[in-house]
Amino acid sequence: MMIAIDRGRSHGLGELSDLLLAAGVAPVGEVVQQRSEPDPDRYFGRGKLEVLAEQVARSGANLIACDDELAPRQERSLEKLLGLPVIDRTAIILDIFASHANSSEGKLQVELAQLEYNLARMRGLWTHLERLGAGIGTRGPGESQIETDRRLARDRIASLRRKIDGVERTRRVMRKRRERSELPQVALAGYTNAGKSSLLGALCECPVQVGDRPFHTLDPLTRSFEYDGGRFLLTDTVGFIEKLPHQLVDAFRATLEETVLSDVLLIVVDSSGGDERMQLELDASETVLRDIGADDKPRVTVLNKIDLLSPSQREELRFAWPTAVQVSARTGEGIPRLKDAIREVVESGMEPVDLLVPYSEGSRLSELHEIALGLSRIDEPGGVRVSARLPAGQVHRFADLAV
Ligand SMILES: Nc1nc2c(ncn2[C@@H]2O[C@H](COP(=O)(O)OP(=O)(O)OP(=O)(O)O)[C@@H](O)[C@H]2O)c(=O)[nH]1
Ligand SMILES: [Mg+2]
Repeated sequence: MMIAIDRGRSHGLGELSDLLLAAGVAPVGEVVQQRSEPDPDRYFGRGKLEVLAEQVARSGANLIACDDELAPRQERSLEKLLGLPVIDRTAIILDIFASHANSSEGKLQVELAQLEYNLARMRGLWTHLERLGAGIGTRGPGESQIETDRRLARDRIASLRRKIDGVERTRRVMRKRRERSELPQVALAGYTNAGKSSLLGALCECPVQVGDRPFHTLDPLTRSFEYDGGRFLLTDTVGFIEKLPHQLVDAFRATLEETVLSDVLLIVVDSSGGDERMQLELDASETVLRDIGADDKPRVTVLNKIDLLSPSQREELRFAWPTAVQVSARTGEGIPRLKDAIREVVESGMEPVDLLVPYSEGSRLSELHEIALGLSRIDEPGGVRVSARLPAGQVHRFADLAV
C-alpha cells in the first residue's frame, strides 16, 4: 500500500509505483492525504490513519511504502498502529541501487549510503527483515548488522569513506589524464531511464548497457566521438530522480564529480511521457544539479525517444521547446543535429586564433590539430598558417605564434 502527502503540487504516485516494481514489490493501492506538512509523529492525521487501516485490511497489503523519507519516529508509530512493516522512499531507492551495483566502487558507495541511512534507525529496517523473511531491504550491508551496534556501524562508515577516498584518487588520476588530452568534456545528465546510456551508444557508436528500469547505470563510463574534425569526450553517469536521497548524493560524490567537472551538460529528457512528466524530469534534474554545484554549466537540452511521437506531437514539442534538440537514440534520428549543437556550445567557450607555425615546430602543429575546432591551414614560406578556434584557457600557450 502506497502512502503520500499531497502538498498541492503532487505529481501522483506513478514514480513510487515504478520504484516499487523495480524493487520487486507490487503496489495494490494508495492512500493520499492533503495537508501542507506530514504529522511529525505519525505522518498522517488520525482520521486518515483509520482510512489507511481499512484500505490495508481490504487489499491484503503486507507492506506500507511511503513516498517521503520518514523520520524513525514516524516509521515506528506507523508500524505499531498498522501492524505492518513500513518502508520509505529512501530505503526503496537504496535497495534498487544495492541490487544494481556491480563494480566495487558502486558497491562501496551504496553500502555507505545504506549505513548512513540505517544508523539513524538502527532497528527500523532490520525488524522488517525478520518479519518479511526475504525481499526488500535484504540486499543491505548484511544480516550481521542486526546485532551490530552503532559504534561498529560508525567504524564501518569511516572505513568505507577511506576506501571511497582511494577510489576517488584513482578516478582523479584518470580524469587528469583526460584533462591533459584537452578534449572538450561533455557529460550526460538527466532523469533515470531517459535514455542517457542509449545516447552514449548512439553518439559514440559503442556498445552500452541499457535497461528499462530505474538506476540501471551506477558507474560512470567515458567514450569519445569525432565530429567535423573535432573529438569530444562523453561521460554517462548515474541518473537523477525527484528527491534523490541525500545519502546517495553524498556517497556518490566521486561519481557525480564527472558531471561537475565537465565543460558541457546534455540534459536528457524522455519526451514520450507528456508535458507534465517532462517538466517533472527537468525540475528533478535541475534540483540535483544545483545540489552538486553543476547548475551553471553550458548545456544542451535533449528530448529523447521521439520515435514514439507522432509528427504533430513533435511539432508541438518544437514549439514548446524551441532550443531543445529532438533525437531518438533508438533510430539515430537527430543524432547529427545533436553533435552539431554540442559543437556549437563547446565552440562558444572557444576563441578564434590566427597562427603561423614554423615548419620546425611540427609537434605544436599536431597538438593544435588535437585540441582545435574548425582548423584550416595554408602552407606559406615561413611555416603553416593556421586559423582555428581554441579552448579559451589554451590560447595563451600559442601566443608566441600569433600573427
Ligand atoms: N523508444 C525508445 N526507447 C529508448 C530510446 N532511448 C532509450 N530507450 C529505452 O529506454 C530505456 C532506458 O534507456 P537507458 O539508456 O538505459 O536510460 P538511462 O537514462 O541510461 O537510465 P539509467 O541508467 O537507468 O538512469 C531502455 O529500455 C531503452 O531501450 C529511444 O530513443 N526510443
Ligand atoms: Mg544508464
